[in-house]
Amino acid sequence: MEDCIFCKIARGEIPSAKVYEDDEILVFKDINPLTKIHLLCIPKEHFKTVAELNEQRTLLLGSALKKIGALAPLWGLEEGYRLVINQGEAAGQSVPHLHIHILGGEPLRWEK
Ligand code: DGP
Repeated sequence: MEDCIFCKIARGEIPSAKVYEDDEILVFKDINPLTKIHLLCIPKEHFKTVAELNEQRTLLLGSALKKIGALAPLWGLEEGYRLVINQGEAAGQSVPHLHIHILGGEPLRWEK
């Protein structure tokens, strides 16, 4: 996608603080961190939501979660972390390229 910010980051056209990259995914620091450690994991392929998962993207997402699980301790998240995927504008999705927020580095509250 020409105009997608995260596609531009994946292509290296916009700089980002990368912590991990391979052929399929990129993990970089969120520009507007909500917690002490706030990373974003994106697939390099452009799609917006889990409603667009096909077989190949489903494997990609599972593989991304596995990599996050393996690498999180190296990112300072050994005490635990939260994964969030906002789906649609009403849920707070501001960038229409699927991304997993990786939040941690401090105790996280979970209550109504
Ligand atoms: P969401 O609201 O779920 O769509 O999250 C989008 C996140 O992307 C938000 O926390 C801020 C972050 N973000 C937006 N633009 C950039 C950028 O150019 N660079 C980086 N590193 N993060 C960005």
